[in-house]
Amino acid sequence: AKTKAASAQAKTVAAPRRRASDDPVESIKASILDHLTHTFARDTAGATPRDWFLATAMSARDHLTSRLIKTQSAHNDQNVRRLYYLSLEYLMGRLLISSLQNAGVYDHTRQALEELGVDWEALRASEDDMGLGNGGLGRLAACFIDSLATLDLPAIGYGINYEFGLFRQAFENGHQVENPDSWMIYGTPWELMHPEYQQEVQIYGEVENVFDDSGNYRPQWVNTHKLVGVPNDIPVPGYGTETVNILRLWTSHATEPLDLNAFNEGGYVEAVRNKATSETISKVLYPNDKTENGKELRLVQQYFFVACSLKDIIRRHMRVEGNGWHNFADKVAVQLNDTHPAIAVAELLRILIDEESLDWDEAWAIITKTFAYTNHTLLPEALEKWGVPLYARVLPRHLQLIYEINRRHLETVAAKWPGDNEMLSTCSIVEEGGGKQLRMAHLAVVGSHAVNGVAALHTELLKKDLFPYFDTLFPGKFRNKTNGITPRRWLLDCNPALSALITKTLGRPDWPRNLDLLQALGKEADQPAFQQEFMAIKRVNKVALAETIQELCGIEVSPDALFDVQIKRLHEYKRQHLNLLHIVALYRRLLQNPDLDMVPRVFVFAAKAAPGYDLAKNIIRAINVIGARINHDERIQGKLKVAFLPNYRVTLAEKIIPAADLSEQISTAGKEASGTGNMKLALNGALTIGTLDGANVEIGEEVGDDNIFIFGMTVEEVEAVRNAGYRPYDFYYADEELRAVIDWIGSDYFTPGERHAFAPLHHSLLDGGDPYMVLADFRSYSDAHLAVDAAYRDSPRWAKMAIMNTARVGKFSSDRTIREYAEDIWNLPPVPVK
Ligand code: B1N
Repeated sequence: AKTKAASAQAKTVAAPRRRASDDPVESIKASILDHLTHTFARDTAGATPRDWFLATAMSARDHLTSRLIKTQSAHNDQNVRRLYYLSLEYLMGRLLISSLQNAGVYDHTRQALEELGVDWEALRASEDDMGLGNGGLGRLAACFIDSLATLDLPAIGYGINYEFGLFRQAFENGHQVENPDSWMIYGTPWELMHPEYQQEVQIYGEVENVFDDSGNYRPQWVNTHKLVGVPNDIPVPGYGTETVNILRLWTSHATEPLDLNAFNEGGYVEAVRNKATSETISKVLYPNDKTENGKELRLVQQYFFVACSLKDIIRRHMRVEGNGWHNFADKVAVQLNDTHPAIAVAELLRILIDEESLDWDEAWAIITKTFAYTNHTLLPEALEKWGVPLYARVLPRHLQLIYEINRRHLETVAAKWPGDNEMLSTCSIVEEGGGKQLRMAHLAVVGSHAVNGVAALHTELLKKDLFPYFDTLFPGKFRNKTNGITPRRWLLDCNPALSALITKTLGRPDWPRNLDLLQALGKEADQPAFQQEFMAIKRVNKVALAETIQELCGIEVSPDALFDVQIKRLHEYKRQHLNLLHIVALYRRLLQNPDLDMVPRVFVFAAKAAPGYDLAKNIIRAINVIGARINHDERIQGKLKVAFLPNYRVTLAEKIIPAADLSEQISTAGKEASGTGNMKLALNGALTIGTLDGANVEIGEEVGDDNIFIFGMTVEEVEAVRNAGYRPYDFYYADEELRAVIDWIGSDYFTPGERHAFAPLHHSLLDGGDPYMVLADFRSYSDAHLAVDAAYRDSPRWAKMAIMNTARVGKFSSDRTIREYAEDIWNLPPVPVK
């Protein structure tokens, strides 16, 4: 399957480039045709949209590869300090438009294709999403590498080249069904395979104590299983700059094509199976956002990619420095994206001590100067823990080292709080009782010089609730780095009409590199002419989304309705079921009074549930089934529509976000670490209805109280209600409408002939104790929606609010976030490439 792309690579390197034409459009045409013919062996008559996509992608890649080489040699020649971003997920989406935009050839390429008579929409639709992530965390990594390149920061992202990304979602009778996402089955044009940089790493085995040459007793990791990681590089071009960084994704292979011993004994199939087992490691992304439950393969994935990446980092350093451990931490900064790569702390220690014979203090100093760790969640079920027996089997030497790290760490704890055994067990990396477990967050905190949360509120809670004693133990280690999003993909690329209006209004095209410039739009917010232009663009985007809804869901919706969207992973704490209760309440109000004067609404959902998360799947089914009932009920005269778009992914987000009027950010306060969809929607002129949670708090500060709809309990109120003993039935009995709505959902009204279809949902709200306090926030949420309705009727007011959102969210550019990381954590200066 990869031969196409592979032969293309050979050609890119070997063939002399075609004669440069003076006319950029002509030269792009020639390049596309050249690739069509010589790389893909197609003629123009027989070429499919996908052939055209591949040829165009190769042409775009040609623009990037020479800049990539220039960038890498600039970094190497100057022996610069580099940032290495370690992440198990990168949710890249499609790469064609962003590559063309960032390479500065988008307009010329569009024109070239038009002159060639190629259907652009069909061409771009034939690119599969690169969906190597679950949600916000993986998409954040993708936005960050875009900003790193745009800011000319020398950086490499490391991860896994999953053969299967996040599953494809379909609905059958309202149920979610999962299908494999074979995104690279026919090859991908963006990856450059580099077998010459493959790395061999080991795993499993056991630890033996042996005497070394100088007669010292030394532990040795032996009888290990060997693996090979082969890097596939994706070029990462900055916008408006020459820098092209790389994203290096590892593919796992067996060390030998076949196990020759097994082969000789006639065990051919066994031999091939062993090879297949090694190749399983990079097969599939785990589809769990938040919970990981001790799966061996997941641990192997983590170690495999960390070990390959560290070896690659060390190789790059030593190529220049010889035996240069003395300045390793001056040249290398490693950021751990959550605890998923936290084993890197123990792996670097193992290399320094076992292989390089450094003493402990020297080694530990290098480690704590090198690593920094980002925490992305406070949810207890998401905090990574690994059973000691599993670790002992998979990484026996690392387990020993972690125990020794912990022994020394607990000495400092004991020195700080003498005689306090409680404190020792609270701060320990090893959790005792009920089967020993390793707390990866504690390992990451101890092994890093900086730990950051991803929004101001989240960082405060991190210090106060998750790591209270660590903040005392390591003063200054905890920092905030509020998340951001790249304005290239999330405005310039996905909303070209609004982007053109912004460029025209500001009189300059460079706002995607300096999002604070959008402030100036605020001056236009009261101008009727500008309001009309702004809202006309929103309407065109809504018409386009309405077509997509028709296509994907078979539902007809009016672009004049208010488009109310909630798009994110399906999770109890995100409270899609609070949204559903409100929809059912509106439906009930309309049935009681068909002439009820309300702004017609289209509720748009998109969300995947982890395949093993039954309650989340039940909520999806409930939204689908109840939505279908509402959509077909003529009594309500089309005032309510519910569209659940299947297979949410980056490409679908790019379609929905520019068309949204209202952005639902309704998690229980204290539960959403940041959120980043909230930023994308606000930037595209959607108003937020939200709780004081995550980055909503900071969005509210930026746009102002008049331009956001805040409702519900604060973190302090949630805590107080919980401490007083939260009883959902109190709210159920006190609110007649709420009670009726819950009873209705619990009945078989929406699923005739099928009883208790939504029993899991119904149970979670009442007898299950409503852990995310949906009932407690319902009335305030419903009232906030009345305020939304009133604001939307007043079109000039709404337009002004929408414009103010776009104008005032410049803070949430990931360029700002990355600049803060570079200055405050990485100490990383930019390196312009000439
Ligand atoms: O990370 C995003 C935040 O904006 C979101 O609020 C946060 O929920 C998200 C285990 C996670 N936290 N934890 C994960 C993902 C995969 C996995 O296997 C946990 N994702 C988040 C970016 O900061």
